[in-house]
Amino acid sequence: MNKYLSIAPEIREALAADKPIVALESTILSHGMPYPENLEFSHKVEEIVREEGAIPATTAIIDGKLCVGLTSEQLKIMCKAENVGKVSRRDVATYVATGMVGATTVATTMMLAELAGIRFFATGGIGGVHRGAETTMDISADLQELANTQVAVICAGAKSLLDIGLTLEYLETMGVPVIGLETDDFPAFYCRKSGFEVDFNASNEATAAKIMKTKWELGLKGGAVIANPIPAEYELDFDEMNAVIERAIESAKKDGIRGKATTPYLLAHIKDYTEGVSLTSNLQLAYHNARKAARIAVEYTKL
Ligand code: PSU
Ligand code: MN
Repeated sequence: MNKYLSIAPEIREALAADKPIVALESTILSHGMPYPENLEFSHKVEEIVREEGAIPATTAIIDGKLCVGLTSEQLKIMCKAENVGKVSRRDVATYVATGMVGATTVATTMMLAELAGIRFFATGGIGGVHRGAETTMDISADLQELANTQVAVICAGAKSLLDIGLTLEYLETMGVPVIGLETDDFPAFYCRKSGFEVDFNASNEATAAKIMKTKWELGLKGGAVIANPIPAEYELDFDEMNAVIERAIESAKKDGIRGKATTPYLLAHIKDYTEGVSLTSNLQLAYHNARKAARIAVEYTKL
């Protein structure tokens, strides 16, 4: 085993017994949601995975180790987010070598999940091609990871702070399947529709599990995006959210925000502008994704 990998005992047992496991990321906690709401979320999302018969494995980099499965104490560290960095693939060795605490993004959570042998991962939304990427070249490392790492990511699509059309083009070029869960539409995080379609509408969790099993048995490398729209009762208005997002992007430009600070800055401003309404939606869609991911992981173990 990788000497830097620290797998919690419960996860290790689950792996040995071929039990369903769902990885969960920590950047959503440290840089995507405010404290203390994120602390309640971090526990509840794990409970939901358990309710569906799977084992949750939140990931982070702590004390020079790639941690898969966190204790409540470790979850609290990630949620308080004091001196907790945002770690994408390029940052992993630096954080491990220096012992800094790092929150894992979609890209690094996939990395850690694959190292541990976990196939499914639930989050809110993936990173992608940012609006204006033709000049900034700001394209999330999440997309490369999806192309190369064998983990399926169950999410509510992507926020329209990204260029969703270009994000889907990029995924197509990289050979990443985009599967909808009971939907023809690729969802836009707060909204059930983005104006773009998924590649295939899987009518249930078993079908999604079978597609992943087949992909990997075929020897095709990489993962997949499994898109699960926000429950209708928590959906927000597309045009209203778009206006909020545009305001946040303008503000980021004015403040000279660049690089890895961009996404956390936009997320925090979107939350402020909607006075927390968007936070409720964010929490609910992530719970919904965790539930579906657990069901898919359970179906996968039956194949
Ligand atoms: N999008 C969200 N919420 C999030 C993120 C993205 O709606 O919390 C986080 C995820 O961890 C994702 C990361 O992997 O931001 C992408 O950052 P960047 O755009 O810098 O690659
Ligand atoms: Mn970026």
